[in-house]
Amino acid sequence: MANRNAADIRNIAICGHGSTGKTTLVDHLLEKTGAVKSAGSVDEETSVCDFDDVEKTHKYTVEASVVHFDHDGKRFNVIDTPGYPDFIGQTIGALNGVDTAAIAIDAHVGIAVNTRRVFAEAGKLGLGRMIVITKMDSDNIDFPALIGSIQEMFGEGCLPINLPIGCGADFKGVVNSLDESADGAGTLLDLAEIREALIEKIVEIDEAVMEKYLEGTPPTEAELSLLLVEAVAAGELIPIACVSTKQGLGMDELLDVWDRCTLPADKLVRKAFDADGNEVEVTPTTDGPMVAHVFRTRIDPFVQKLSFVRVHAGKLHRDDSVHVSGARKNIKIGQLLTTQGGHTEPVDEVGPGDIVSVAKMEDLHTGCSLGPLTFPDIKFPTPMVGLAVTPKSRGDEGKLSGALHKIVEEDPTFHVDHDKQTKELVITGMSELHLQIIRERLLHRDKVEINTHDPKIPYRETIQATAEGKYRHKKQSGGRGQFGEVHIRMFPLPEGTDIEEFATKQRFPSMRSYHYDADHNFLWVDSIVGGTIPTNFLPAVEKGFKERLNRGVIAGFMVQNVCVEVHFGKHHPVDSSEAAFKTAGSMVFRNVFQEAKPSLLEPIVTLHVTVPGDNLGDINSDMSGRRGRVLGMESAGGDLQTVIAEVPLAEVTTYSRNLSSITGGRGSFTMDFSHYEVVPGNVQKDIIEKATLHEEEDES
Ligand SMILES: Nc1nc2c(ncn2[C@@H]2O[C@H](COP(=O)(O)OP(=O)(O)OP(=O)(O)O)[C@@H](O)[C@H]2O)c(=O)[nH]1
Ligand SMILES: [Mg+2]
Repeated sequence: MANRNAADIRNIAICGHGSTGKTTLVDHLLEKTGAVKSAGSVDEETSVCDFDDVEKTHKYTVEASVVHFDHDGKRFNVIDTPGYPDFIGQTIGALNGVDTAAIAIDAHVGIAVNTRRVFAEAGKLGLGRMIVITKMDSDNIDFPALIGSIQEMFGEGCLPINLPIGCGADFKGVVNSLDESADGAGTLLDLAEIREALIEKIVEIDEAVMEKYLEGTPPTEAELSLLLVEAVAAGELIPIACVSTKQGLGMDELLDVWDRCTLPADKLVRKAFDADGNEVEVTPTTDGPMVAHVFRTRIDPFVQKLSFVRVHAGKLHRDDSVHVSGARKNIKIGQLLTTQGGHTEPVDEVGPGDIVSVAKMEDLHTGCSLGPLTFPDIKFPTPMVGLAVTPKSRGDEGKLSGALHKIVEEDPTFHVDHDKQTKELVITGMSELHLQIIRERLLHRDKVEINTHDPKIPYRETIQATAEGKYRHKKQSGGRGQFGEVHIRMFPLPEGTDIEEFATKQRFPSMRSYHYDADHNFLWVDSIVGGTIPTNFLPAVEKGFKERLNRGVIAGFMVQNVCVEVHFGKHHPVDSSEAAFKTAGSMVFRNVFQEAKPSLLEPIVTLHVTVPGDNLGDINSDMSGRRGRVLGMESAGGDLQTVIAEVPLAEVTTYSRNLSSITGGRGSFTMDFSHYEVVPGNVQKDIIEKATLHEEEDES
């Protein structure tokens, strides 16, 4: 395994919309290449990839699954990803481990919401992309129209690298469009025309070859095969292959296409940062230092935590001592395992370009970099659909919290927080379905049953005006007293403000220093003159502010977009203490905040809603009833249209049900967090009334 050359490794994520036959295809490729004895089946719950109990119950993929096979002297690491947009986090993680995205499109259904989403995500990462048209045996396939809509949506570079002969019950297989000796009889598009278009696209990548071609000399076979990969790597060519897994047709040719068109693991140039923060290119050399990236984490009931790692350079061995981004000390690498879905097999080392999982490493998390370089953060979407949860049985609190934290490790689009106000646990995911699946996982894997309560919207508190004030905390009850007085000015700090530009002497003439907290977009300016608050008490004042930022003032939500200048105070040589200044900090923050036109912010999400043309009117009027803004409309292929709208999250927490009733189940949508906006006055009043504020506790 150690001697495998990066040029002989192909890392491919198979992705696309739900139920396009991705998992079935991977199961059959595993059998075809001899990696497993007989093909698993999603429908019969024997799939190698959909091995999890929850996946078996639902018969669809929920988690990315890493498998591998050898073909034609090359190692193919394939990641089967979920097609439902609710689990997009799994797909994004997987795309960070591979070089090529193979995007499945159901021949009968055509382009769907998640097709576009994964196409764009793979493009952002600069991966090679190809399309696999599946289920060629289905009825009612209009192949030329399908290719037309793919080209309309994703560009003229999408060209069939193999062409189907017949379709539906008459599907007879495919021919290689580049093969000059191929027989074009019965192909669904003209073989000669497609070959010419393909060759033109491929030679465009090399000026000299193109010039020769225009002068009448066709490229040699060697030139074609070299430039084919170049064209895919550059995103100029997106080859389209066609299969029917059910009939076993087009499968050998698909392997051949993967062999010829997907990028070898040494092709894609990765960017990372060195210790000084300079951007560097990572090349997959064997002898240099080991550089790797964790793109996925899975908690396995048997081997416990598995961290899936893409090795980009050097070799990774079991027992190596490795630097990990975010950890202070080097860590010792545990057991290395290759995975075939849920099955694992130990290996001693892996070389550049390969994928492996490392067992039981507490210090490794999704997104971590191993070795001297740091990879850019993996950008996962922000989950927004929240539910308060409690365990069904009293006494299961500890078990529930442990189980939830395991899921947080595995799923970067799932968060768990403590609601400061109600003291409840709040779980947040991408959608109702996502949270439902997590609920099932808790039951199956961790044997914890939960009750769910109201959906939680992560509102925020902020201010709209400037205000100032002071607070004196004084207590004298026998023995040593407590004394601390803090004077502040408070300013709105709009999101995106350039902090260095904002924190200037011009604005704050006596400024000594400032601290910035990006989580809350909170700026704290120290303008204390003459030690009116002794420097050793300032951290306590800051603690008081921080506590307020987390606990809120008007309705118990987190505070953001605020600047506080501490400019004066009073202390007592005996009675002043950290506790006294912390309380004074928290109280002055609360009082001044209330004077500074406090208001609530609410999350706004972007919806892409894809529906048949006849439903457009209903969708648009429903949006305006939800305080939504329609930003535009796009054709989604066939008679489908996509409406793009911005809507307050609070209005769409149960949108899947509404959409289903409007469209009779024919609509689909994706939802992404966009930004925060001020809640309109009337709505705000209701939210504040509902949020029962706890009594202020004096911490003396
Ligand atoms: N007619 C036909 N049906 C197929 C074919 N391939 C898969 N199917 C069926 O399509 C359904 C969905 O297949 P999956 O392989 O689970 O699809 P998927 O793309 O992995 O779905 P997600 O995991 O939800 O994204 C199953 O019932 C399969 O039996 C095919 O080539 N032809
Ligand atoms: Mg699947």
